Amino acid sequence: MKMKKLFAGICCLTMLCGMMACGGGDGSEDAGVTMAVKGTETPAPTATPEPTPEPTATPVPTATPVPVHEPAKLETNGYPREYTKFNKDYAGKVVDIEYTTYAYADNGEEITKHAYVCLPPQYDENGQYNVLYLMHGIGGTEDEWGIDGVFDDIRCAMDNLMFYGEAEPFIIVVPNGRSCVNYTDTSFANMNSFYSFGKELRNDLIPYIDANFATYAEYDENGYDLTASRDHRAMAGLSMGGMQTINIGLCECLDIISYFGAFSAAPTSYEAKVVAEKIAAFDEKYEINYFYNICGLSDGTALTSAKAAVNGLDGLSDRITDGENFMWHEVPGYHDHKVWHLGLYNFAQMVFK
Ligand code: FER
Repeated sequence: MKMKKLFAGICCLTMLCGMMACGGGDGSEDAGVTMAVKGTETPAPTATPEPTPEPTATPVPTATPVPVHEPAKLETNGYPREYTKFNKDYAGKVVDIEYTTYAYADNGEEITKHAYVCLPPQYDENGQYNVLYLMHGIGGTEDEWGIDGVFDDIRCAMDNLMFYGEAEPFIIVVPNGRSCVNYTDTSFANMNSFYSFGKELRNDLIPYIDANFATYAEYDENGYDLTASRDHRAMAGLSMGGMQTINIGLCECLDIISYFGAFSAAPTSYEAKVVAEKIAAFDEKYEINYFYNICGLSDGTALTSAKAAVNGLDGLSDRITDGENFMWHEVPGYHDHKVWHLGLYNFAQMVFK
């Protein structure tokens, strides 16, 4: 009699259990019922519950946060204020480096130079990252971009673009663009040292970065192929640094760099015809992934030169197609950081795609 009652009880429990499963009871309720049945020593009844259908695949949550505002887009009049907000849980880190190079603009003697390296949020030293080499203007140094402070607006904007998945994660290297003994001399008289930076970039700075940070390059101290990782390397700069991006990056280093951003390129930038000739001298396998140009319409210093560097380039070079891998972006503004920071904000969304 007792056994009968117990068996009937178990049957009820089993039915209840089945009903709850069909009704979508949550895991905690199921666990409670299972424990009650397990507590008895009676063998389980043979009746097996109907197999429940396989649940339909639920979407895997993405790691990318959902933007709380309109997705970033190329801006013409300053970048959105919400992108300047510091996010303590997703902030990049700036490290100081010192690397050995040579005074290419004068006697060629060995010198040690300082640069900033901005690592993206959640930088993993076992990962692989794109690298942007970011250059300053004629009166500036590696400090000019102000990128050494985590709370800096443009740094926060970079982090936020990466946070929302609107820019690929990348390392920003901000060196001093003068390749000479007196590289701390910021006077106009020291201008010629800007033109020799290509040797420093290729021979010393890029190898130092590839040796010490998680880039795409397969670094080897006995020499390695810098061209193999060109799709993961960009150069950009403001004014004299924009000139360097055109004259040195695009025209001397197209084999090792593929993205270029010239912000208000300075008066000694090559004119478009020369740029096209220099590009043509490189093997045609070296495509230009993107060449972005920005300049303020009220920029009395650089508007003429920046325009002349790219005017008609689409027709002059078969490696440049306006609207595909090239853009001339005229914006309201002057020869100042508002335009340059905007240039970097826009460029960050276009590179490494
Ligand atoms: C010049 C005027 C301005 C020039 C360079 C600059 C090389 C650069 C300005 C800057 O970097 O902000 O005649 O010639």
